[in-house]
Amino acid sequence: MLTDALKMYDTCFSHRIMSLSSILSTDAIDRAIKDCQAPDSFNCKTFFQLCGLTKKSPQEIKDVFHIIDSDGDGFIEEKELRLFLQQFSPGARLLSEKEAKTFLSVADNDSDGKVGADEFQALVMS
Ligand SMILES: [Ca+2]
Ligand SMILES: [Ca+2]
Repeated sequence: MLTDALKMYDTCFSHRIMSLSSILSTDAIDRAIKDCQAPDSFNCKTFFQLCGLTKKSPQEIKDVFHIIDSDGDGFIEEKELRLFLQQFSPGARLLSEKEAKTFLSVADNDSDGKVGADEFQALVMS
């Protein structure tokens, strides 16, 4: 019940104007992007640490989730995961299909094929 209420709350506020650079430092974002420039070298845990997200508050992590959920349906799907790096830096590469699938399998605890806000938070904080 509480989860449903929170979900509705999240949806209502998902269209606030936010940007990743207001949450994370550009230097940290650059470092994280550079670290996974080589094809198939992306590791979500390393990335979250390097960009400084693991040190952010639960609300800030939720804000980041909503930015990555670019169509605003409350879930990060595989197609949004492929664009993951570009949300941090427009010039960054796409994640490969394999990287997006690995990312999804690490994050998707309830196996519904997409990443919910709770799953994203659990992944970042773990
Ligand atoms: Ca989505
Ligand atoms: Ca899921």
